[in-house]
Amino acid sequence: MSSARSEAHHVADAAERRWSRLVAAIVLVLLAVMVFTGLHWAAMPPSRVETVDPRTLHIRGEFVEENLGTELGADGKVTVRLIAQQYSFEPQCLVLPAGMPVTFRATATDAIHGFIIGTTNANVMLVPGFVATFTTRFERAGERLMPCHEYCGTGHEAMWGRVQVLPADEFIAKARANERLNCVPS
Ligand SMILES: [Cu+2]
Repeated sequence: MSSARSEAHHVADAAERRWSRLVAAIVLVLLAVMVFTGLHWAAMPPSRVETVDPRTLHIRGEFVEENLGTELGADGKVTVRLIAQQYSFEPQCLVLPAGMPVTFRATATDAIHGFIIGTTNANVMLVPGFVATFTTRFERAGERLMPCHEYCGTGHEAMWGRVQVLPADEFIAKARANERLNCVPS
């Protein structure tokens, strides 16, 4: 009788241990999922979570109209600033140098837009409230198309710009003559 009782106790004990291990495993999996999604989402905006207020973009700060376009800094760094809005990019035509690192800083005013420069690896999502930034280099001079590749509303298919990649010396000569560089889409 007493050995049957201790046998039952032993079985119950083992079952409880098994279930508590299962519960601990579920808690650990949930914690791991929380940590992963937290890090993953924080890493997702190509901005590295640099934020900007989309309501005041046009009024003050880095993305005011006269600051958009390509700029050759005194230190020789090339920075392009642009915004995407329904249904155009501002500026609509970019002038960029070939063979030099180019840093893009871009954001959206209204909806999520996409930004890609054809046949290159320049490809990023533009999310209102975030500054998307990346640095790339264009090996060959020439014209490229710059369509919005994220459906952003009824005018989406008409949303695209143009990029002129110039030989570096030609770009530098133009940039030294102007403060910033845009081109008129042809
Ligand atoms: Cu768009």
